[in-house]
Amino acid sequence: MTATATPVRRVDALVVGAGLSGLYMLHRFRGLGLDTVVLEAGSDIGGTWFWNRYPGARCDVESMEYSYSFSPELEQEWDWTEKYPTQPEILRYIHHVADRFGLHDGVRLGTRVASAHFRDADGRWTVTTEAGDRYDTEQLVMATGCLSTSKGPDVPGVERFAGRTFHTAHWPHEPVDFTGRRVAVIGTGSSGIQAIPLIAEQAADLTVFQRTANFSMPARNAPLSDEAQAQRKQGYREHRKAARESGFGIPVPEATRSALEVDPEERRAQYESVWGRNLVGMLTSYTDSITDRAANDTAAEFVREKIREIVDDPETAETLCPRDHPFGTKRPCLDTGYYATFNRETVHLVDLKKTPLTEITERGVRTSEAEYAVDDIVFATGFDAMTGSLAAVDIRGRAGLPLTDKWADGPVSHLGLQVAGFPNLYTITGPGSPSVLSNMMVSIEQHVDFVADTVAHAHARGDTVVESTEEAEQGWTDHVREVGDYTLYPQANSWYMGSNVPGKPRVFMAYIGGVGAYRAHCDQLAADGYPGFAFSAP
Ligand code: N01
Repeated sequence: MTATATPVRRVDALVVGAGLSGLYMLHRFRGLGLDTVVLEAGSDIGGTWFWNRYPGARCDVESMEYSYSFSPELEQEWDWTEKYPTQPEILRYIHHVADRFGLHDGVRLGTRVASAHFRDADGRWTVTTEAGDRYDTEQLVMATGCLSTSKGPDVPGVERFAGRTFHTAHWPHEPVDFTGRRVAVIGTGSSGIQAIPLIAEQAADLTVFQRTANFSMPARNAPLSDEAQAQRKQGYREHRKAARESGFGIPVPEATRSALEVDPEERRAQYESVWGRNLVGMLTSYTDSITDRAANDTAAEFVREKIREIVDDPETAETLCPRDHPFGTKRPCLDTGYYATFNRETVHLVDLKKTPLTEITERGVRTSEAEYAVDDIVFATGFDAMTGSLAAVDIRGRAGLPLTDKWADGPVSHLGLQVAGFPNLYTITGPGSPSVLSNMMVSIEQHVDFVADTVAHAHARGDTVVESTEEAEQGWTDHVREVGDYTLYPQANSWYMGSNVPGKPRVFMAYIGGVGAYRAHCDQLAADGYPGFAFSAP
């Protein structure tokens, strides 16, 4: 008997991922009249905000900035309840958007993409899911997110542990109760720093395993008053414009002076004034905060002083003080009561720099010095960032070249959006774009708009294939590296550099030229007829 081959579904555009990027891409492609399907591995839409449900999960960009700006009606009708939105509230918002713009029927849930192969013969892609379904598509958009392939603790024994284990990026949908339990949290990035205070409130005993002390600032979250909301809604257009033209996608006053030009009291007053205001105020206070180590040290020392003020035990405070990387070169965090949590008698800190993690045992966590017996382990150990979710799919371009081979020494791209030799493949907020160094919503909308406009431009010319040239890719990749090298970012062992994943090439993967400058560059390319892109119709 011969097996019947799965029928191939032919579409104009296939989008991978139904998070904030994928849903907006679907909306824009449909607006161009393209038959579009979104394939989503999760059992619901939402992307990051579907998966990351750990206690305390919330966005640390303000809700009224971390939201779509493409529809003034949507902007006006949706009400946020807090300055910083919780994960459930963002997920409700995403569902509202999908309902409002009729997007649900374009998404196939529970469908993980296994491979995507470009066909040189006719310039189209064959995309295969893990279940064996096949699609034939002209456009292929990877809207898979920068932080969606989680990583574990890179030590043996996780499967041996007899108690419960959790990863912040795959949190159960039902509430997890830590009451009366001895809990270990491994990892002190944004996820750990948000979860630890809430877990500490419940647990009988909490041990935090810290490899790198992180800089964190108080979120000072609060309910959003009707007046504040109405006021922002009135001036939304100008505010959005300012966000788009800014460096990080969050409007802040432009720095005019070096941190080293001003006397210490004035500098301290400046840092006090932005402390707890938002994620970027400390980094944007002076022109050289992120380019000069001495200038940066003034901000770093200010944060360390705050930690010493909050934490009662001087030794614990010193362990919590970051010293091995400049302020901001690992993603800084916003927290609610993180440092004060270490004043609880039931909370203990283990410095993995002094006593490295060696294994997970049946009873708990072992370091080079001791075994810590616990009931539950929470891994807040982060992600294979930026390239992990692209490498997880077998993507092959012209002549069958795997993307992972092309990126063996680190990602190269044109604008972080296209890779030469991979026609019609777009990576939303891909490596080489401002993405993770910006308010993601601002970057997502700009990327999706640019992709939709580029495709529309090609079709208007009668072309179906758009491909960045090798020269444009090289030029952009060099530019990303040069701008990165001008800053302090490469000095940190961060996930921006790929250094959190053993064996990953150490390359600064984000573009720090600013979202405003990036947008202006993209707009200019479009106005000039897309130099650096080759259009064709096989
Ligand atoms: O992950 P992380 P995350 N042994 O990589 C440690 C965004 N986000 O999930 O720094 C011991 O930052 C690791 O140590 P080290 C945001 O962009 C946003 O917290 O590599 N420890 C680190 O402490 C953020 O930056 C929001 O030395 C190990 C931690 O685990 C990004 O997502 C909320 C280890 C991982 O921290 C990632 O955040 C949450 C090992 N083998 C996340 N491996 C908001 O918007 C890793 N670690 C609020």
